[in-house]
Amino acid sequence: MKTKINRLILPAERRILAMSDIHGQLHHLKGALEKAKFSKDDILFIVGDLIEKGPNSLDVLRYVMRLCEEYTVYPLIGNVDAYRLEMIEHGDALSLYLYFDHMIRHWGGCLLSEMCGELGIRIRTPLDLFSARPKIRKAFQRELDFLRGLPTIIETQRFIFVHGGLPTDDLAALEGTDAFPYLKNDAFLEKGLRFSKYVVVGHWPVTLYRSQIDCSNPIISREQKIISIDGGCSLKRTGQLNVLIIPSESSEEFSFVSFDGFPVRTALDSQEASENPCHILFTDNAIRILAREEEFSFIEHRRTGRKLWVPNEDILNFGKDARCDDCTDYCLPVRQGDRLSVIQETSRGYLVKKDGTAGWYRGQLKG
Ligand SMILES: [Mn+2]
Repeated sequence: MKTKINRLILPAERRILAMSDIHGQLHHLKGALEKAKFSKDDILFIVGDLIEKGPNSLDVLRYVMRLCEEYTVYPLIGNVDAYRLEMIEHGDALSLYLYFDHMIRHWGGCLLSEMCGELGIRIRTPLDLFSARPKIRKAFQRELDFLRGLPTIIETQRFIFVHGGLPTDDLAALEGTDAFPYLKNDAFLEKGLRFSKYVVVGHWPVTLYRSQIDCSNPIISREQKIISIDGGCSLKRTGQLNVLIIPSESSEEFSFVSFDGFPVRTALDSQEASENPCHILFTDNAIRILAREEEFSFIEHRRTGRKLWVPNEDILNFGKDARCDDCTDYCLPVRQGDRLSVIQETSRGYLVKKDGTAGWYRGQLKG
């Protein structure tokens, strides 16, 4: 896929919203737009990765297509969108099936399985999928054309939107080159780059930049002029869908809202924040199991030597090469009466979220 750049002159006074990495979560998409009070007066950028890993890829795709007809919406392509499109259109029989099988095993489904489902096609072998492809192409031509038509980069007077990141703000040099490095640009904020316009990106869940505390709120680097907004929707158990709010093209008074879909309950007790918390990230998740109980295990993070209790379901592998999913030992600061999003109830307290940060709450909840 070649880099396609759209240039827009935005009207001065309209509010600009940006979201990314919806990853098949229609409920989050609707919830986040509602929280942002999205209206026809706004301009909305959707910075890639609409599909996969969540339960409703096809519905999200169609919902975004409808939004584009009724509102001022500028969607862009993400690496996952581009990769899946390529696979569905051109993948050979075996890789198509391996992708399909992997997605069903790990995520319970995918865009392609939803398409097959809608057409009533049952897939048992690689050949079934291969022979279904012409029917899928025909039945979903609108959706596939829509994905294929999405730009890689959108530049406005003061902003650049791109899913992953950019090596330079000399965009003319990028036009027509392979788009993949700008769609999949891992840990873009850590590359030490600075830009003349604000570059708004998704792709890398922002919590992965935070090795002490699991916080999914956008990161705004005014020094680098990079705004990283991926709240880890679908990918992270504690994730959320963020909407960056730019009051107008000429304003830098950035704010955001987010939607995580968890039930909200009221804290009956107060607790202090714990000191020196740790947040183990999947990018550095080798552990040793020190003790295993029914619900939790006591583990040691190999690189740092930190020891903490983590729920067994967060341990990916109990063997010699033990690893864990993202997990934290942080106890959140909570005041009696606080409203907390409850992720999980355990015998060692609740895993909750407050203001975008996940952590443990040892007190009681009402409601
Ligand atoms: Mn991505």
